[in-house]
Amino acid sequence: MPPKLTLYRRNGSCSMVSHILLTELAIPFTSIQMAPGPHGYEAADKSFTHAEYVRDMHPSGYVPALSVDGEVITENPAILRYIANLAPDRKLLGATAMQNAKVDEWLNWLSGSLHGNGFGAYWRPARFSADEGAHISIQAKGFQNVLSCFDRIDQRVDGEHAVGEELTVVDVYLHTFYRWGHMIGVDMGQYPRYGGVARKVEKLESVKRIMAEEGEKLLFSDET
Ligand SMILES: N[C@@H](CCC(=O)N[C@@H](CS)C(=O)NCC(=O)O)C(=O)O
Repeated sequence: MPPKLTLYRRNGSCSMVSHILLTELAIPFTSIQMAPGPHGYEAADKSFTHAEYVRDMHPSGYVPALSVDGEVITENPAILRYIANLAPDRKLLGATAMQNAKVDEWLNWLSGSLHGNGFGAYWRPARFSADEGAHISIQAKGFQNVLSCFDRIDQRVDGEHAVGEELTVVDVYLHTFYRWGHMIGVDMGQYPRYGGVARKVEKLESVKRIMAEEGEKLLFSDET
């Protein structure tokens, strides 16, 4: 029996990566759409509150969360790894032990340094200080962190893939941050090799479909 999967997600957010991967791998799942409420994310259809979500699903109240036969996984790297392991033939965690380690290295760094210290500080300065007077400088530092991570990504990728010569979960994760870069006004043309990876990811039918479903414009629509 395949596991019963439920993905808690929000359009346009980092949960899009899991949404894309489940779709790419044709894995059946139930999608629960979340929306911002007065205290944090809650069910978009109001079927549960933020407090219930924190109690039952995600201790921080964030997306994504993936329920697997009733047991909950949180944190993007863990969820992406779990999904990739449902289709081992696709080798989305790399094809060798070294590639597998490199995939983990990327996932941890992207989650902590780029997502957490970059976009997290820029969009959610209250995570870093309760002092509202400090928020502008935290956001400025978050923005700088994003730029320095983008520089490092551009140096490390080959214009097609982050690890090895085939698609891995890292490429799909990178695509979301590339999209967010545009969103916060970064000139992404400065990162042509990174752009090559995002462009390649966006050629996948699953990516086009989920971007449309989540109301996101394609980044490379002129070429597809
Ligand atoms: N470390 C977490 C971060 C998840 C995260 O920050 N998710 C954002 C959406 S992209 C969120 O839920 N933000 C809601 C909030 O900050 O209240 C992970 O990798 O899963």
